[in-house]
Amino acid sequence: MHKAGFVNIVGNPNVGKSTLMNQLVGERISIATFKAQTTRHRIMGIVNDDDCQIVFSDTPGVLKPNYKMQEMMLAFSESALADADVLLYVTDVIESPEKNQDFLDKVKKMTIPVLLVINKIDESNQKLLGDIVEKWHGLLPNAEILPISAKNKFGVDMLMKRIKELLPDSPPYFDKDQLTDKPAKFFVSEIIREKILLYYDKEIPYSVEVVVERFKEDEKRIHINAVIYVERDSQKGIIIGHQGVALKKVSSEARKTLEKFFDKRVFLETFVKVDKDWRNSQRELDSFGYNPE
Ligand SMILES: Nc1nc2c(ncn2[C@@H]2O[C@H](COP(=O)(O)OP(=O)(O)OP(=O)(O)O)[C@@H](O)[C@H]2O)c(=O)[nH]1
Ligand SMILES: [Mg+2]
Repeated sequence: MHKAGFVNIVGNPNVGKSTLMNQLVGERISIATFKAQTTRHRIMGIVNDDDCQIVFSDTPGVLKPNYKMQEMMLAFSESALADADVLLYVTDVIESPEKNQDFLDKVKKMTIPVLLVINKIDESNQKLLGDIVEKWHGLLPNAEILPISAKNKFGVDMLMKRIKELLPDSPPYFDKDQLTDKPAKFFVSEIIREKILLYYDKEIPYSVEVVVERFKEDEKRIHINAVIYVERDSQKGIIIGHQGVALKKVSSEARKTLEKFFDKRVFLETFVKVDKDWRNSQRELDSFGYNPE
């Protein structure tokens, strides 16, 4: 008998959802940084075996929307509640369990198996962890609790084993050689955005969207043109930096990661453009691919 299902990863920002998905899938599919709100889309990572297919979904951290973009992000997270066969609700040893009661109430009402994953236990100790487990047990009595460290891959194999047990009997949903639902261009823009998150401060990374306008592969190289959109003229200057130094650094870091990702030489050209208040424009968000079902 073949098993297959959707295992959706949800939780508050910065708890390690993307790090966990990458560990479960064994590939660097989703960008993960120390900054909250790194993930903006629902991104599938598919694990294929002869007798099972696990379709993981990484989602944006749940937050109260301030911009239309964040409304779209929340819609991606909520879509993951609607079609899950197994839900991974990820928290960590740092955040307070009461942080997001609305979303938690929705999770509480779910009838599918919920695995409550307590991440970052490398930052905790037995006593503290015991208290946290007890608290969560009170909050989500029906959830199975699994403490892990995604970063150190501690407890991840056990989690995987449990997921496989809970997976329903079903034929596969995707081709057995498919790793994700997103095209190559998406990963290019995400890798560039990851470098922007790491390199610039404050509001800058959050005001940025990256669009890949050209992706052309020949025998030797991949030629990529990417546009970095910002919301204001002043931000454009910051992205480019004095004599273009900042943008050069970001582009060169992105190129290195892209070469690893595609296992091929990459020629990357980046451009910066202003798209006023794109985060609040439904039309722009549509064109940038923020289309939760
Ligand atoms: N100490 C420790 N840090 C971790 C662990 N797992 C993830 N992190 C760190 O936590 C930070 C956030 O990780 P992400 O995977 O980007 O978190 P996320 O939940 O996807 O965040 P958003 O996409 O912003 O919602 C990064 O700096 C990770 O390196 C862990 O097991 N232990
Ligand atoms: Mg993430």
